Amino acid sequence: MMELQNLIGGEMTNPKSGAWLENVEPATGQVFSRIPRSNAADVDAAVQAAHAAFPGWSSSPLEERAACLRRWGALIARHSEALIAAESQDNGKPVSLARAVDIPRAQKNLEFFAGAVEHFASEAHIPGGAEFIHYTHRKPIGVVGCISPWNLPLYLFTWKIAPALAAGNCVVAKPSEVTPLTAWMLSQWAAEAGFPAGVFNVVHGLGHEAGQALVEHQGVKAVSFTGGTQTGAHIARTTAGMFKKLSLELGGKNPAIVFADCNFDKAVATTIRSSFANQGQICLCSSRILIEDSIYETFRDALVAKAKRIVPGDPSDASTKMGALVSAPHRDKVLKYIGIAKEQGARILCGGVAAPAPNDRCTSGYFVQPTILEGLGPDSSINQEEIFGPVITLQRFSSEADGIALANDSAYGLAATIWTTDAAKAHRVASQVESGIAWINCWLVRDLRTPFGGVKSSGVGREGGVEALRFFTEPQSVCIPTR
Ligand code: TXE
Repeated sequence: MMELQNLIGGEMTNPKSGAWLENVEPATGQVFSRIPRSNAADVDAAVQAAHAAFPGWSSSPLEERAACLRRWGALIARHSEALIAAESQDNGKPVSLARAVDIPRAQKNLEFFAGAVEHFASEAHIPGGAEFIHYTHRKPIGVVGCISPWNLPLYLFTWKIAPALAAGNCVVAKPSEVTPLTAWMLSQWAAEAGFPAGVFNVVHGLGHEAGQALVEHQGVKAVSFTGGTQTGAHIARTTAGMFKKLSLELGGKNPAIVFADCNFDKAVATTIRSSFANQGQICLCSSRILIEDSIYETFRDALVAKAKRIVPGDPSDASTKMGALVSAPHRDKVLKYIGIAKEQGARILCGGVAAPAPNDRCTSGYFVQPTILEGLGPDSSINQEEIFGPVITLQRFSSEADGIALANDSAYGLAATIWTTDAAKAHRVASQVESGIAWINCWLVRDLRTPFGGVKSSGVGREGGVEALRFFTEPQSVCIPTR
């Protein structure tokens, strides 16, 4: 059985408590590895190691930090086949998705922030007469905590640690206990990439134990978190009196607003992808499909016909497009929501049940049919709460204002998609939708320089490009007279 370890102060270490957690392959339901069940003592050791490394790392030349990140990116490329297989085994996602998205993007995150930090500039303010010069000195914060979820494991892990390290901070990272494998692999190559011992540390374990200890640690000056909204709220409460910098990327209940004048085929094809990619387990997935009255029936029927053709398969099979949900509790949560939808009177247009095992290897795996529901009002819990699985609802609207109101009738505000060929309407709607991201006639198109994050219960703060480098630095205003 594979045994994962923490990376603390440059050493791969076992948990101080001697306790371990089982790690399950979602496609088979079988335990395939075990990971440290770390506690506050492991976290403290990692924070101390990071503090010891901070003076050296924070004063190292930018080029040196960038070179470490680029070498790490090259190591991802060199080991990409192993990483693709590991991500699929650990998460249940199809290897085709890990190959197309997760692993290339993890490499890109490291390379992107290597370049971004070399171009990162701070402001100077020179009033008329130039008697004084004010400039902003952006300093690394110190030791920062990066806590990442299970849906895009290495992708979101690197999205946090890369800007933190590039900006000169030392990191203690805690990957999700549900998908620890690729973060562990990456941690094994940190020294080869050139990071001095203690600059980058990984502590594996449960959220309420290792995660909580990291968030509470007085030596951790900033926390970057991606995960559930309830956990985000808990972290905000925990750190309230501690004056830490906090970045929270949380859940979504994203609307796709489909107008009658859309490019019909493109809207159907992309909505299928935006609804069911990664088994619907992406915070950016569409989950409420809002369709203008006059095309409601034709759009619905086209969507359902396509969804019925998606057959969950063995994630390790190269032809599989939809894999397994990440865990048994998560599969049960998704099925419970479908049960509640039935009780609330939803019509199930397709799916609605666990999917049959694709082969003998996967008889105990966590497969759910792509599910489309209609007939529920906007206030129903199914239209308000994040399900985070292959389940979408359809609702109709009669006017532009009605569509916008429906889209905004949510506690969340992460990503909206807007489907129309009327450019003016597209911009008008985008500006009125309460979301951190609006995709017009497309979905999941990313430029890593753009601000990434949500409004309302979808989070606080922005990641990406300059925003991330700003988050991971503390600005000091310096003023000097010129005479
Ligand atoms: O996430 P958690 P869970 C949503 C989705 C899902 C729900 C719950 O709706 O069903 O959240 O998922 C760590 N202090 N998203 O329970 O618990 C945890 O160990 C510090 C949306 O799996 O939020 C993991 O590393 N850390 C989301 C990370 O937080 C704590 C992606 C996320 O886990 C902690 C995932 C604590 N007290 C789920 N408790 C997205 N925005 O993409 C947990 N953690």
